Amino acid sequence: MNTFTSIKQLGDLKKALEAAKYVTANPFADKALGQDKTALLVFFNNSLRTRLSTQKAALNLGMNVMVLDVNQGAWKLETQRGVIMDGDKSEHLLEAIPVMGCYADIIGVRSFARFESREDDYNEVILNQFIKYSGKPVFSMEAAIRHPLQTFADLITIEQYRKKERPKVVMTWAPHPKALPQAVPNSFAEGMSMTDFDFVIANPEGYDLAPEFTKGIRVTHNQDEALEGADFVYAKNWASYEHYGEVLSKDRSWTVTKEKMALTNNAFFLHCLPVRRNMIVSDEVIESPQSLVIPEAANRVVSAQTVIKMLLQDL
Ligand code: AN0
Ligand code: CP
Repeated sequence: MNTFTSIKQLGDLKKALEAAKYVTANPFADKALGQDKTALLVFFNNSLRTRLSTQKAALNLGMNVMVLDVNQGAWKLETQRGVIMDGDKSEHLLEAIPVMGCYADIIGVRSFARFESREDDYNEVILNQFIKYSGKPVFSMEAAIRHPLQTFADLITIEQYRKKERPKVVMTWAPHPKALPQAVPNSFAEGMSMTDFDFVIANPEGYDLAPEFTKGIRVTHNQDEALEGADFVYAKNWASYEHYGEVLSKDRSWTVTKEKMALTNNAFFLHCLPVRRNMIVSDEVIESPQSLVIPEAANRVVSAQTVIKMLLQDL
């Protein structure tokens, strides 16, 4: 593997989950693999989990790690080609990327959807420039339309907790005050399509995800109906795809509460975090024994370590 931008690049999911199981049991077994190799993690956006878990994963593999927060201390970067750079941007991404490539063996990039242009976001303009111009293996730490390291951690967590061959998994939209990207739900849907789980997406009208991510997936606008008999509830907010980047609803009747969870088969609760309590999920639900948000976050190390190991093996 020489890029990791979609969960689908894992190929055989069973094998990838086996590889993750090995990493969980033997976190320091591959220290020699990363020796004298440098991971550069580039953040265009905030992060707690991805920042820490990806560093931890690279350190477990014996790597050196450098972190660049583009908006703190680096030059302000122009991203569009052809612009006359007489404004506040001091450097162009087209120089910055190959320079970063000189200093690193692998590069992780976090670059959220900007909601300026649906076309640019869905073409992954920034991530693809890193792939094209860095000359190094690039992996996504959440780009405009996918968050595959999160999805892999979600799949690892479901694998650890599922009690049946084919659990019912419900991904439900939940309210949030600000416009959030579709990367997490798109990726999760992509990950679910690699399993034979009974997967349903529930969201209000106007919030259907892009057709390329929902092909063949059951989508309903009735949350209660979706939750019935669920074994896992995966909550997430996202802004509208159709009315791109808009917040059409903050309807708190979609918040995941104890009453909503009572409709399920004593489901486990999942969320990628960060989460806004009592908007997305009630205090009671996130604090309940059925809440897996902390083990899910812990699995971000396993997810990143398994993926970085694959990248190092193919250097
Ligand atoms: C981001 C999002 O929804 O994509 C990151 C989640 C991992 N969340 C926020 O910006 C709050
Ligand atoms: N889940 C996740 O990616 O969290 P951060 O945004 O804190 O990295």
